[in-house]
Amino acid sequence: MKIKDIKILVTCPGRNFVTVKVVTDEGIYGLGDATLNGREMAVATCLEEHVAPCLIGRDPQNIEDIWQYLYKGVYWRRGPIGMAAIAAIDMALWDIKGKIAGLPVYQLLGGRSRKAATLYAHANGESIDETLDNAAALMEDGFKAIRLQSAIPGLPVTYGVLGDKKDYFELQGNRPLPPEEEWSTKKYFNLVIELFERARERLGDDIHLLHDVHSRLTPIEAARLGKLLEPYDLMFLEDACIAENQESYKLVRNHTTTPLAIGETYNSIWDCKELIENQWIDYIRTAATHAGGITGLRRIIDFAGIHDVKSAPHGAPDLSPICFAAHIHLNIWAPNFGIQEYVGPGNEEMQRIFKHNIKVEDGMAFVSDAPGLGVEFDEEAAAEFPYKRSYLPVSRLEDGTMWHW
Ligand code: KDG
Ligand code: MG
Repeated sequence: MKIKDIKILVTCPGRNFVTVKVVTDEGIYGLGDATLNGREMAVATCLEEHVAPCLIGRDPQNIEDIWQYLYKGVYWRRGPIGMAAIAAIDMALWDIKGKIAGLPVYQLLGGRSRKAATLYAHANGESIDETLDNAAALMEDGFKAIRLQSAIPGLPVTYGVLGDKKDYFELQGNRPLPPEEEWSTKKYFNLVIELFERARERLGDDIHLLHDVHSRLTPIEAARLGKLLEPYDLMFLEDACIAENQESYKLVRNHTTTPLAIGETYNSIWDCKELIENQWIDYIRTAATHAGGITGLRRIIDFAGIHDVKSAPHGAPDLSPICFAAHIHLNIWAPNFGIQEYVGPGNEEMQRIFKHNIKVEDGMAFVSDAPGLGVEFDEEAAAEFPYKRSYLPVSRLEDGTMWHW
C-alpha cells in the first residue's frame, strides 16, 4: 500500500479548521486535524509545501517510522506548526490502519479500560448568577463535571465567558485583527472566590467543579489562588500560571493541595517532562492535534501514568471533531485517563461537514465502533465555507502593559 495523494482542506463553518486527507493507492483514506487557532494557514502551508511531497509513495502502515521521519528527520524539531502538521498526518495514518484492520483505533491502542469517557462541560456567564444558572442546567442534562467562568466586574470584557453572546463555534470571522482585552488580577481574585463559594452553596458538594485561569497569574498569585480555593474542592485549577519555566509549578505545588492542570498549548513531551516527573501537576491537558497526533499524545499519557498524572485532553471549539474522535479513542484506552473537556457538538454547518457517531449521554462520550477514527468529512459542504483570517484576543494590564495570554 502506498500514499497516493495528500489533500489539505481549510474550511470556516463559523471558525477555521484545517483537515488533512491522506489517500492511498488502494482507495482507503484517513483524516487528521491540523487546526492551530490563529495560525491555520502556517500549518496548511507547512503541510502543502514541506510535508506532503515527502510522503507520496511511502507505505502509510509505517506510522512510527513516518512520525520519526517527520520529527527527527527535520533540522527544526518541535514547535506548534511543525507538530500540528505531524499530528494531522499521524491521525490520518491511524485512521487508515484501523480501516485496513476493520477495527476502531481504541482497539489498536490496546482495547477498552472503561465503558465511556467522562466529560466536563462549560458554564459561562456575564454574572455569577448567570454562570450558576447555566451550571444547574448542565447538571440537569447529566453532566457530573463543570468548568465555571464568569465575567469580571469592572473589566469591559472577560476572555472565555462569551461576552458578545455568540456561540462558541461562531467566535471567528469577526476578528481579522487581534482584539485587545484588559486584565486585572485584583478584580479577578474578588470575583473568583465568590464564584466558587456561591457555586458550592447552590450546586452542592457532589458535582465536580473546574476553573481555567488562562495563565493570567504569576506563580505566587497562582499559589495563593489555589490555597484560597481549597475549601471549594476543585477537580482542577487549569493554567494557573505560565510554565515556560517548569519549576514555577514547584512553587505553586508547595503552597496548595488544589489539583493543578496544564498543557493545552504544549507540542511535545519535552514541554511537560519536568512538570510530570516531579509530580508538580495532576492533569496533563495536551491535545493530539497539537502534540504530534495519537502517537505523540499516547507517549505523553504513558509517561504521565507512571508519575500518577492523569490525562485531561483539551476540547475547545478550535479542535475539530477529528481531534475529538482521536481523544475519545485514547480516553477509552488510557489506564490513567482523567476527564475530557467538551463544548458541545458544534453548529449545524460543522455537523454537516464532520460526521461521526460518538454518542454523548449523561455527561459521558461513548466511542464509535466504526473502523479507524469513525469520522467522515464532506468536502463539498466544506468548500461552501472558505477560510477567514481570524485571531484570538490579546491581553493587556489596565495600564497598557502586554500580559500573558
Ligand atoms: O485557542 C485557544 C482556546 O483553545 C482556549 O482559549 C480554550 O483555554 C481553553 C480551554 O481550556 O478550552
Ligand atoms: Mg484552557
